[in-house]
Amino acid sequence: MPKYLLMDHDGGIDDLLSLLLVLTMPDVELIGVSVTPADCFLEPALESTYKLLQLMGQENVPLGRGDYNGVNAFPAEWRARPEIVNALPLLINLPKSPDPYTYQSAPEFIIDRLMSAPGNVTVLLTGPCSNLVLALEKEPSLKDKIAEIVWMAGAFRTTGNVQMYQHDGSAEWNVFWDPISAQKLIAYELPLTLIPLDVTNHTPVTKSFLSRLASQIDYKLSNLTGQFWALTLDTIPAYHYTYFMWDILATSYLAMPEQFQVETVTANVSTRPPNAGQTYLDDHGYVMKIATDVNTSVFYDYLLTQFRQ
Ligand code: AGV
Ligand code: CA
Repeated sequence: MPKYLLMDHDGGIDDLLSLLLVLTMPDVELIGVSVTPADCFLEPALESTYKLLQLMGQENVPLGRGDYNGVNAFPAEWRARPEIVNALPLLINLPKSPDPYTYQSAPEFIIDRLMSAPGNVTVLLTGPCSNLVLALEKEPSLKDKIAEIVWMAGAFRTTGNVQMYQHDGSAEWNVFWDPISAQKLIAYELPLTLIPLDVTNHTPVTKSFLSRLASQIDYKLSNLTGQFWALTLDTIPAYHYTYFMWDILATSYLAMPEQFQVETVTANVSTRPPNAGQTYLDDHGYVMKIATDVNTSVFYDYLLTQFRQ
């Protein structure tokens, strides 16, 4: 379990669920949260972030504002979700966040938070990695403050989840949004563990899980997270749009790495059509760890335990 944690997320429903999960972890000190405007619109997502911190009594955790936009935008229907979250009964009456334009811009924010931390910091990325890369380019000595980077990203021995013009479907969205930054990040060869689609494909959001969660609805967090997940169900009917425990699985890795099968590989990222953002194994690539499997029943049980609060 990491002691100091910095999180950069991109406002998807599972990003917000991941923030809640982090806040249930004992002994993890969250030293900052920055938001990337990828799978969200920035302002409502910062609002959701602030509200969740308040709900958990941790609104003192500082926030950073991601100003950088990647080259391949997410669909607008996906990006609009935090507006709905902010209107849920448990959140709508909480005080609104301060003006997000008073927050520090994410790269400077990340530099400040990491440099002033009393020890080395684990960085959890549940969206694209652009803010972290911008911070590393600005302040190369940041490397020495990073204990590990855990990133929900990539697809190695399975197909991707991007369906777009000029694309062959091999990429995962968090890499596709900004392939150049992804390429730069892996080239640093920092201690990097990817939680790619290869492993997240094993953990769909199922009705049976949601039903178990609903049976403990008297706990506030089970009630709220049940409502969050219900908002993802409109993606479930079509096979290609099944909602998975993408970011939540990556977040759980922090608490139970021993439940994952992890492989050390050499890999690279394509930055050009038709496979921009594809992560692929490559003997001449860069060293990283990738998760390939997880004990799914321990994982689902862990979520039910953590949200019994
Ligand atoms: O590719 C997975 C990433 C995760 O960080 N995101 C969603 C998770 O937050 C993008 C994404 C892929 N398919 C999606 C996504 C879908 N059907 N709806 C919303 N976002
Ligand atoms: Ca995400």
